[in-house]
Amino acid sequence: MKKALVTGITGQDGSYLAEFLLDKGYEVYGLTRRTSTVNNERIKHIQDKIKLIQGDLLDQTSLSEALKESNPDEVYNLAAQSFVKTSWNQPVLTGEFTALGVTRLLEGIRHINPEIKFYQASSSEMFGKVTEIPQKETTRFYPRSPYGVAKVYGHYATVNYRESYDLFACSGILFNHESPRRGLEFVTRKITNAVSKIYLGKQEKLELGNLESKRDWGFAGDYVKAMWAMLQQETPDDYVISTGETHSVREFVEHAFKSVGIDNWEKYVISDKEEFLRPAEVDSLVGDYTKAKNLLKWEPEVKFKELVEMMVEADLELEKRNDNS
Ligand code: NDP
Ligand code: GDR
Repeated sequence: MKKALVTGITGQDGSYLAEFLLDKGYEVYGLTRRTSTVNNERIKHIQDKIKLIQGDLLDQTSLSEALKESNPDEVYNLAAQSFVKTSWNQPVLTGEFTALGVTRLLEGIRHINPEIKFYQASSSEMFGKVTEIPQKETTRFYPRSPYGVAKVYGHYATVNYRESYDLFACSGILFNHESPRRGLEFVTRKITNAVSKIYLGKQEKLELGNLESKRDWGFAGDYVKAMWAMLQQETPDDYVISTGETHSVREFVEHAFKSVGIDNWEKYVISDKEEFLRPAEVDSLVGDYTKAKNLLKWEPEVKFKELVEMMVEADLELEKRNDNS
């Protein structure tokens, strides 16, 4: 039985990856931070099948102990301060978690067991102000936020440990991926949550920032399969994971309202709200996943409209359940 240690297991991707690895017969360990109230909402349905170890990306000792205790074949580093907007308010902390956290984990692997295969959750935010359309593995990085800058560090730390110490270390450059488990502050889930409440008469307005920015949105359940596939290859490498389609926030809003039968969405939406605008924006992203398709035999299954509808439906269900409880 293979063993995997997943950091960020309480997050969106961590929960899907843990499910996927359990299905593959893995023994799954998850790193969780100590919190005053338990924060295991996304993994409560599988909690009796996984083993949680307390640790923090800020704390080298706890990472080393987690590696020793779990003795994994594979480590998936999904933990990070992952909200781009917050990275301007907490730039140093974002760097500590999202950048230096990667080195702490790699150092632990190098000293404890250099045979461990390592996956780093890199991001399309590294492309930022894009220098090429679509973006692929060779496209130059031009990050536009402290988060993007930190992810570039994490990416190169991964490449560097691969080249310096011969670690099996892969960097997955994932474009935006969403699901009903997405955090409420990210734009997709904010929209689908608001649409369900507006439809049910529980909310009047949806306040957003920039409606014109464009993203390549896929489904998180599809993307975790690519993470695993990278670690099953003969040699470690870096891969772009995306859908190859781009859509604006405006299109997402429009389709979300349409899916509950509301055509005049403008009536409910306030845009360009100062508090949701960013000091520097990533205007448009679209990824070229040809390398992953050819080498990993990976392709996205859920397309844009299906994703929007899946998220609105799940939020409607959630709201109705909340009403009944
Ligand atoms: P989430 O924000 O949903 O989850 C982040 C996870 O990291 C949570 O489990 C969180 O724990 C944990 N975490 C944060 N800080 C620390 C710390 N100091 N020590 C230990 N754990 C910590 O992110 P996603 O699941 O969406 O993303 C997973 C990874 O992929 C992230 O690294 C993100 O930056 C990256 N990524 C995500 C993309 C996306 O579109 N979703 C695209 C590209 C990259 P807690 O529950 O305690 O807060
Ligand atoms: P992003 O995701 O920054 O791409 O990072 P987010 O959903 O926060 O923003 C996407 C785009 O929507 C615009 N936007 C708004 N965003 C939020 N959050 N709230 C709003 O009200 C709003 N209005 C408009 C933003 O300006 C932006 O252009 C996500 C994270 O998961 C990262 O961790 C990951 O690395 C990248 O995706 C790829």
